[in-house]
Amino acid sequence: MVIDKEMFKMDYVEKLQTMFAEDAIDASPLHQYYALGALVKDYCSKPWIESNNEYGKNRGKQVYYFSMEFLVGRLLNSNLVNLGIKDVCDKALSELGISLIEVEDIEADAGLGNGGLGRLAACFLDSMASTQVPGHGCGIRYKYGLFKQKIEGGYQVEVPDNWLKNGNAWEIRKESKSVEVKFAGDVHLEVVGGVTKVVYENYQVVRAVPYDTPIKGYHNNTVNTLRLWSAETMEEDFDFSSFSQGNYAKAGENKYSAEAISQILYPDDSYEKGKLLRLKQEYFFVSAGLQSILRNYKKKKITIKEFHKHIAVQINDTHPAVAVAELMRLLIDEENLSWDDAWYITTKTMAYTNHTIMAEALEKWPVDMFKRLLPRIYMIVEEINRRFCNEVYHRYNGDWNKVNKMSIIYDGYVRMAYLAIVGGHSVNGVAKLHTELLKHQELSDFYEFFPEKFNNQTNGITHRRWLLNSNEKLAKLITGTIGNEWIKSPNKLEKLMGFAKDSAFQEKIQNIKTNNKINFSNYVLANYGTSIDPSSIFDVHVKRMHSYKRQTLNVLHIMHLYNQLRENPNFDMVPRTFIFGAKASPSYYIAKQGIKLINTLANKINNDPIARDKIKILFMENYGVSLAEKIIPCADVSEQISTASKEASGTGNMKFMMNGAITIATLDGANVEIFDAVGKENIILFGLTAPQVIEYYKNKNYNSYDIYNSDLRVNTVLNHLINGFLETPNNEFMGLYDSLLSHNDEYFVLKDFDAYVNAHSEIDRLYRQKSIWQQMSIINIAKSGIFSSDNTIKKYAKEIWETPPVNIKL
Ligand code: 26Q
Repeated sequence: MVIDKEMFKMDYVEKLQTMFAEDAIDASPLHQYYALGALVKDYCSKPWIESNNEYGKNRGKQVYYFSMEFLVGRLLNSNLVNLGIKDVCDKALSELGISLIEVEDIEADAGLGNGGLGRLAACFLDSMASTQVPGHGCGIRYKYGLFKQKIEGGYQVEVPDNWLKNGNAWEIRKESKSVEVKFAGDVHLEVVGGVTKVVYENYQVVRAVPYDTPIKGYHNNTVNTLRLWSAETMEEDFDFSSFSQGNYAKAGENKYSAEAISQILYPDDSYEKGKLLRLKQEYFFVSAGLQSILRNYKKKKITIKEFHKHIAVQINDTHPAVAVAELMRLLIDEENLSWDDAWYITTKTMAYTNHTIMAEALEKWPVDMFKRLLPRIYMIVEEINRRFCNEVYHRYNGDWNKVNKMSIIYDGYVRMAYLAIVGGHSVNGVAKLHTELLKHQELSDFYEFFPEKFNNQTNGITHRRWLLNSNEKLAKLITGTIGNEWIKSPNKLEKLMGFAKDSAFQEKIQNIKTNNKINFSNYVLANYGTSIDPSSIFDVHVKRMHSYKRQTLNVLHIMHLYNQLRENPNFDMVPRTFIFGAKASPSYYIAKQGIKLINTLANKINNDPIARDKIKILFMENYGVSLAEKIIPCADVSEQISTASKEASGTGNMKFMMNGAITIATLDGANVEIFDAVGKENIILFGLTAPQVIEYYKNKNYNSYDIYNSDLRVNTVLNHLINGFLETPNNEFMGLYDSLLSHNDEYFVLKDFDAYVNAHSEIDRLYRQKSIWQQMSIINIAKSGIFSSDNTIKKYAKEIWETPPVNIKL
């Protein structure tokens, strides 16, 4: 795009005038932001139309990424960069007396996700557009994103995230593309003239209205679409008779129940099962998405029997798995295909990504609820299951045990993962280890039955957001050193290997890190009133709060360090700042205790003269995408310490290494592949391996009391949780304490404690050797290119979707 500064200034001033009747000088920051957003969206519109035209006439294939979550964060900066007009914009604005950085800060994060799975979807959008894959997102336009976290008295308090309060600069409401989604009612089959027809009556209709956001590729003309559906009432559903009788509450009932569907994002809360509204949400966006895909497809005038040659649907975890049955319904009931034809097309279209190995997190729905809400869909699921069970029965010579184990409907529940596996042609895990565990543990029956469906797609991150845009100084240094090819071809970062031992380069890397840490410290002081020392080691643990992610292990280690300092104030350690950021699910009691514990300990240690120059603890409130972009470039140490076998992949681990942090890790998820990439010299590993953990579970021969009784360090820190040492009521951390002892430490925190302490000593030792540390850091950056989601997307496109790149010409 060729826009020079003067043109940009003219366009921008005009935008402010037409939108708000204001001059640049008088415009409020909010108006400055919205005008800029509108202008940037304008610049996207031509290539957007062109992309849609090309995809419309193109006889090739498009992919739709179906996801309940898109954790996009902010878009202004990344759109400016991808359009190639960031510098022009920066200069133009500053000549108008406006600071781009300040304007960027106005944008609310689109926090439509819980964590990794939602952020992965957002990284994939950026990479699909940037690698010219015709791929779009399909999801829900939640009125409220994941709650905002406030910390009060050390406790998490949840506040609604009203992210649309001031509007959304990027979306376009496409009223005319609305579709109807039907719920509940009665279904029966009728034979008319020898043909069986489905009769569906007395249903409730909800209107699904799409809001489209352009997804601009980096320095190309591709603009894909993120289509998020909003639930509205059908006009005719408004109860006018109640209204005219003055019964306004009753008149609005339908409206509220329909609109509730896209009101709020559910927190990742595997403990609360069977929420009707959640199932409504799932079916709502899946049905709307598939209907709109089908409508577009039919415009192309290609036979419906070739649908799967032109459309791929990726199901992001089981949340959209009902898509299997919905596509069957559309093909059979609306397009009049036979069951067999519909099944062929559906299985060739659908592909499923699994993001978890925790059995309790696999979604299942009570049959009663499912049947009542989605009667026609349930009928189809039953038929899918009948045919599938039949096959299993015959393959295993009438082994009912096998049939029960694999049945989609079992014990009063619909098992969504099984529906997705049976109804698609591909099942993938998100890291090598994870895929192996799926194949040989959790889903081994299905792997045995459909070995050809299983494949691995290791996660990735967009190196544009997570390096180019969020760590500008490092990006500049890299470009100055190896050229700018890495931005389009991230594997080229490998060229930095040639500079790993170069002391001048090492110093530059170190200066950038220090600079980032200073800026961040100033930000923390200004916004949180806490002073942290930029010359200390920044040791960062940011992710959702979860027992298996073991924030507790980190805390127990800090308590142990503190005890060593109390015993010997001259205890020799490089000063450390332990930085945490984590939201806990509102009903996850132990996770919330973890947050309170970190804050309690922070309060004690940060105010204790014995320790405060050596240890600082900072809990960053409301961890999310924008905060991650600030923190990650400052990290020296990246904490990736989940119980081996539990973290499917992790993606934060990749972001940190890309910014030169050294990882302290268990051999879990993608840590294994990071280890393979950087080698044992450049990562600090510790702890049980996945096979060891699995052995312990199987043999039930771990007893956490043994460690409590034999390791004085463990004994002391655990006692400190409950004996008043933390100056809180004695039962404050009883739940946590019990989970580690009387509930036998399900996640092996105590078992890994000793190894973790040693790993941290090793970090302390290495950090003192400046040159070695910088060399490790450079090697991590150099090897991080393989974890760009550009690579991940290319692999999905080749192995699952069969979608070659489409070049968009203007
Ligand atoms: C389920 C039912 C009801 C309500 C909510 C949910 C729900 C919502 C979100 C369940 C799970 C999630 C999110 C899971 C998630 O983020 N998983 C992470 O996915 C990443 C991307 O693949 C991996 O890197 C992480 O290892 C994995 O934990």
